[in-house]
Amino acid sequence: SNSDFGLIGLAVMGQNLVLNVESRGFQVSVYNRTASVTDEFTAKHPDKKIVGEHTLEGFVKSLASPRKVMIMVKAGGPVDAVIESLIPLLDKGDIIIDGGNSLYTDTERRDKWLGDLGFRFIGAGVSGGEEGARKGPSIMPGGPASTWEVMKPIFESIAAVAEGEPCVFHIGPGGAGHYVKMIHNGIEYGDMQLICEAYNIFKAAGFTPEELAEVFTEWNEGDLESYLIQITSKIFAQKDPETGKPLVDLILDTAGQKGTGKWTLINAVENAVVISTINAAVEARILSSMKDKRVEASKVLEGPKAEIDIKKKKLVKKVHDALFASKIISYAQGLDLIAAMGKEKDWGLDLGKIAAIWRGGCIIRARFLNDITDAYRTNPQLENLMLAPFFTDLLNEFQENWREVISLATLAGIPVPAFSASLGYYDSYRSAVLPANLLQAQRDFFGAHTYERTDKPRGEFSHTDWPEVIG
Ligand code: NBP
Repeated sequence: SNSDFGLIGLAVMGQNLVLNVESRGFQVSVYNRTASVTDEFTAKHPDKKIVGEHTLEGFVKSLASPRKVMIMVKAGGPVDAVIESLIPLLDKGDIIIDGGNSLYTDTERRDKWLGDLGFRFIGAGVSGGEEGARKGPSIMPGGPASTWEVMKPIFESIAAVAEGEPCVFHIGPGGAGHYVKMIHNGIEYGDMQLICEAYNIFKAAGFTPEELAEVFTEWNEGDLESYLIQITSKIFAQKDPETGKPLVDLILDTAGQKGTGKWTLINAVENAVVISTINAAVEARILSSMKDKRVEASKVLEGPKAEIDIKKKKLVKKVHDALFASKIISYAQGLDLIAAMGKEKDWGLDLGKIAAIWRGGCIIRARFLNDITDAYRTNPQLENLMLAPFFTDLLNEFQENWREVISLATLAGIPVPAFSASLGYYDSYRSAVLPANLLQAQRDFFGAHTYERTDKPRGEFSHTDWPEVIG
């Protein structure tokens, strides 16, 4: 019984995390429901300090006390099933970590359930996919601070490092870690959709995948530098080995959407926070999945020819600005939601630190997260990212090109739902006056809901006897 760490669930993420933990000098015990997977894994790594166990009993016995057991199985029922079977085998004070993409409300339930039984529980979001898990992910752990202290040495040693800081810190109690991971995934949806809209505009202007590989390579050397821009440049350069054609042209244009995007939207509505960019991104995936309906509609519903006639070099700069501005909005919204939920739950969240651990390891890692980190470190009470001077200046600089790109796309009939949702938010947020005066009049008209007046103090409500409508 001397392994420092135990991991259950040897699929992609589990295997790579085990190799990562082991490479930092820890002995790791592993267990997988299907035992052959365990055998294949240990056989592949005979020289490593990895102990493969075929039974949960043997697995638990192989761990040093207090035991540290990380569960890396499919989110939902499987996590509960694994916990149920662990409970009779563990001692009080042992630590269970759920590293999957669990819904934060499930994490809160498990936190209470296991806490009441005397166990210690950490719900940790892990981002970075296969490569991140192996070389250094961004980790978002939630749970009791005292439990985090025990796990800190292992987590800090396996996490990515950005600007000399490990991409992990104690996010907050209970479900805070999985919550922040959920919003991270929502932001990831937004980033991906914005890049896809830029691509669609370039396509209409006649850019070939080869040319786009160049544009994205160049962008990745500038202020848009990020993992997603980088992999997009590689995607455009990729040829299909069979046909020699650009692979991207051969991939069917339908995407699915799993839990985290949808959960983010539901949570935003519940908190009355606008996340219109992420919303548009989730809906764009839904629309993309309706391939047959779209093909039918394309035959009857008319629009202009999808052509954009503008010098390529000029367009690259304009789309850069539109993409960057929209990206700022998306992060402003996502962080706004995190702030609202943190307040609601009294989680004591530190937005600067959260932005800081997204700088490495995870899918949304990007150069501009340094600037977001700085903005919150300078002003922890920042009301909205758009209002940090650095980002205000950028938005003021980009807004003209941003509008032009959306106009060009709209006139060419090219859908840019996330670009326009972002601009709609920007223009609404900066509007001292919105047309909700009319809305209030309508509400008072049909429902006597009353309204406040511009010429009377706030909080004083008026009602009008509106004319009767007949028929
Ligand atoms: P999967 O999500 O595909 O889960 C497969 C693992 O779950 C296998 O080890 C499987 O065992 C085990 N499992 C299942 Br399914 N039901 C079980 C049960 N009732 N009891 C015990 N074990 C059970 O693996 P993954 O892609 O490595 O992801 C793991 C977690 O990490 C997920 O929550 C995922 O959302 C999250 N995540 C994934 C990525 C990624 O890039 N893949 C990135 C970030 C986070 P078996 O071998 O016996 O079937």
